[in-house]
Amino acid sequence: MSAQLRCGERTLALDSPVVMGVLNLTPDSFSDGGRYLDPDQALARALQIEAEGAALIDLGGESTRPGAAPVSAAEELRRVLPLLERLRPRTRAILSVDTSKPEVIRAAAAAGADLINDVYALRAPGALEAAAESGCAVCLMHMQGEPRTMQHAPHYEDVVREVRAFLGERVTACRAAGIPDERIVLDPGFGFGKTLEHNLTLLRHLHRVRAEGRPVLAGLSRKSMIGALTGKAAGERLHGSVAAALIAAQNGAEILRVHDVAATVDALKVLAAAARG
Ligand code: PT1
Repeated sequence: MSAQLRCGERTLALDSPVVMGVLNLTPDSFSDGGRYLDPDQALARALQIEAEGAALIDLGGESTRPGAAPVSAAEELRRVLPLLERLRPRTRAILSVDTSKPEVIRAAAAAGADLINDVYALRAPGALEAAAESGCAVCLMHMQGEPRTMQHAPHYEDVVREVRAFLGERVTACRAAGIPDERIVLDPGFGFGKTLEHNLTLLRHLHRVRAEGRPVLAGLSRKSMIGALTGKAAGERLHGSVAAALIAAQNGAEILRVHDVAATVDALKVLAAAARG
């Protein structure tokens, strides 16, 4: 059977790669911080992300880029819940919430979220249980360290093996907590405690992250890795980001987390047609 992901009552087909559009509800995101603090503007952007062809929309109330400081659950809820409640009845897209906190997981699920996207891979106390009870799909991401300090001195003996071992352990923890494999997607965590060389090695060997048998999500969009390779500032990384998404898809990623939805959807259409031959 071809790859798919169970999200609540819904099933996301992953026969060909799909796009997850990023909607940051934070004042400090690295590429679009503060732009969608106005509720009407955020709703309009979410509907535009869907119209541009994204299968999923990722709502984020806490920045996790390098150097970012944590926020409280109350603040995260204040940023994410009102939009989620307004958006849910207006879209057929899979709604993802980028969070690590059990309180936010519970409230997001109650408001109709389909997927919990957790850069801590449900390691916070109570997060596994909250996710299991939610019935949502979960994205388990690898990170070395924590956002505030993760880029200080990333170190691995074998980055692909270590990322894969970590994700395997988290899949085991999910199974034990009652989250079935069909609800799990894995993410190597580009830029999360990794040098440029680590990121490139992971991108080159992405199919080995797939070895758990679960679909893979890749987030490369506008990251410093693209800046390092192109010499471009965060706002000028469209072309490099589309290239990276395409390479990730060719190397086995099923879900591409991106800011530039329309451009990436077009690129993936070309790839899918060529792959069908
Ligand atoms: C990601 C991701 C995410 N990235 C998932 N969720 C971010 N599942 C937020 C840089 O190097 O890849 N996968 N949620 C954003 N994080 C970063 C990390 C932003 C690194 C920028 C950089 O510039």
